[in-house]
Amino acid sequence: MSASTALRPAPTRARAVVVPGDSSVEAWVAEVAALTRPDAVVWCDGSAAEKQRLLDGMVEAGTLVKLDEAKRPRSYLARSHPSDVARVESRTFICAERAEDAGPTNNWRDPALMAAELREVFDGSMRGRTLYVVPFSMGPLGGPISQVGVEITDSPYVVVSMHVMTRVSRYVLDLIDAGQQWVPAVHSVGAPLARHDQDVPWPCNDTKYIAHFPESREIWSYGSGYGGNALLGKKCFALRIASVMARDEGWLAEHMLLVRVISPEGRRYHLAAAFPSACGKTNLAMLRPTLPGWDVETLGDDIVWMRPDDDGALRAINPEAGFFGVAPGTGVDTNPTAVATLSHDVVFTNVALTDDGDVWWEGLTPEAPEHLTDWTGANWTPADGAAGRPAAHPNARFTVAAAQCPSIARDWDDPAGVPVDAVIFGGRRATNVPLVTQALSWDHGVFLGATISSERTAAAEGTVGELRRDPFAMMPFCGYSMADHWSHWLEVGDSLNPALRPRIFQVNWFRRGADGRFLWPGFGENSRVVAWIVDQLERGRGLRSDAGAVLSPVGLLPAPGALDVDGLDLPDGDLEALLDVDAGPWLRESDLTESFFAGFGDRLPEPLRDQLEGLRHRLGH
Ligand code: TSX
Ligand code: MN
Repeated sequence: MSASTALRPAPTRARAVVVPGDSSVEAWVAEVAALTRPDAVVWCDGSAAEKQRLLDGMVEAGTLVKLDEAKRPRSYLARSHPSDVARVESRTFICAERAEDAGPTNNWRDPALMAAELREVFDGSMRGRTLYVVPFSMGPLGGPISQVGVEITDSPYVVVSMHVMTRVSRYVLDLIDAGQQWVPAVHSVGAPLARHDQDVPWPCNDTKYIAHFPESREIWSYGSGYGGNALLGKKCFALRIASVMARDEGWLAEHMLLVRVISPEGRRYHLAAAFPSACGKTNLAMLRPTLPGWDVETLGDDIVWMRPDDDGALRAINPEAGFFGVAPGTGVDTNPTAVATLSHDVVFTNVALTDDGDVWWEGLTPEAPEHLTDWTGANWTPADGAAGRPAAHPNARFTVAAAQCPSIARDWDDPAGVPVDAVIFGGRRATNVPLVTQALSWDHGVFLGATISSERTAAAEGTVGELRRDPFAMMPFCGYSMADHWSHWLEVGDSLNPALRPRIFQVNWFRRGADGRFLWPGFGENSRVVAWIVDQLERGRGLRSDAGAVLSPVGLLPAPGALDVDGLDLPDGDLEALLDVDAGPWLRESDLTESFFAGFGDRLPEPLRDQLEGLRHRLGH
């Protein structure tokens, strides 16, 4: 039997583009149900009543704990199986017909062989469970930059999470009937129930597959109920599959936050920024500027879709409808806006439970409560924390609607999106990379994005100081060859109106002094860097005539006095150290970049080779 294109011998891309009036979703659901053998099939409508019904059912089943209604209204805690706590990159596959199209940084599998394997594991995988059909839109329903999909899942936790993170609606099925392309996404926790089996709170399977078929644009996920493994609209669709659509259709699907910055003069600028994990992307998305007169409004914290418009500007939307953020480290000092966002209507996963029915995690408050129930359900006291056993799992999450974020832009869900004025690439670097630089050209900016890196900090992860590359912060999220992604960026740049094309910047909040101290205070003070970036955009438009930047071998640096550090009381020499460009270490880093690029063979775009040569030349060889 055939459950979908992926499970047919020869997937074709035409599959996802349906003929008007074709009941293609119904046929596909019937095929998947025939393969997975659920007890029931439920078509979801995205309504509040449906969500509440599922939440109540999960409380009854022991999957969710309802939190104290006074302390945390309409909020819940889920504890996952201790083996199912994060994305599994080793089991994430790009099943393109040709291995070269997946590229050297993805796990490639032959699509026909993968389809055969999937057919086996999905056979009867939903026995004893309900199959939910979840029609969803990424981006506002019917919007010009939006896309739709349908997720089949046997997890009510996934359905509720999709309600928060996407737009679940029956209207999606009308769009599909009207001929809109759609992405079929099948998810099973891989834990069928026999007739008299008692279910467990968090069913999952030790064997996991997160499989993507870029040519037929399908997703098949098995064995995990957690986050990006299971909420298939997010990393699987909005990044891996969408990046392939974007390559084919001339747009961009990126792992970026999106904010609006409003200057003291009231001018509005839109910034999209890519950071590797553990750089505080959500914190920047909800930045509270310390600089008087500046304002930042949140548009998105994880994914941005950008499309050239008729004028040659790049228009962007956040395709998500919620935040699925890491809880530990989120506190009133680091991100007061996130703490306020989480005051009601939240599903928490793997955080700790307080004795009075509220939640806690490391970093929420400076002091831990005297007693907690930890993320595994065990008793916990601060002594356990001191012994290295955190109360919340380090990858514990909150799932919350974007609309209830105090800093969300009023028009955050405008289907037309916002014009992107600047693209920012971040990294986590103790050495070399200055606090902020502006790219010398679009191509140089693409080079900065392609070479994003973090330094390893713990010896256990490898050699201390070794560079871990995360180009465009897309290493685990690009659905095709990373080198082709760079070529695509170069082409999109060419397709834009040079006057409207975003300017590209690089930032590094994490540079350290010789004594190991962070040189930059970060957090709200990053508004000073944002202000310099905006000043540079205004200079580019002739709105300012002062010289804001000086040339360095690695890009434009703030000119003396151009970066506002008034009132920071930076120790003598720290600003100079933050902006220092030392040719020796940079030449050694260039050698590492050459080896990194060599891994992409002849798919490396020539302009990036030229950029590396240009960098070495400016460094004086
Ligand atoms: O999110 C961070 N940002 C971006 C904020 C908008 N973090 C946390 C990263 C882990 C998720 C940061 N950590 C930032 C930052 O700008 N900077 C740092 C490093 C740092 C940590 C502590 C201090 C300073 C810098 N503390 C004091 O200066 C007192
Ligand atoms: Mn992310």
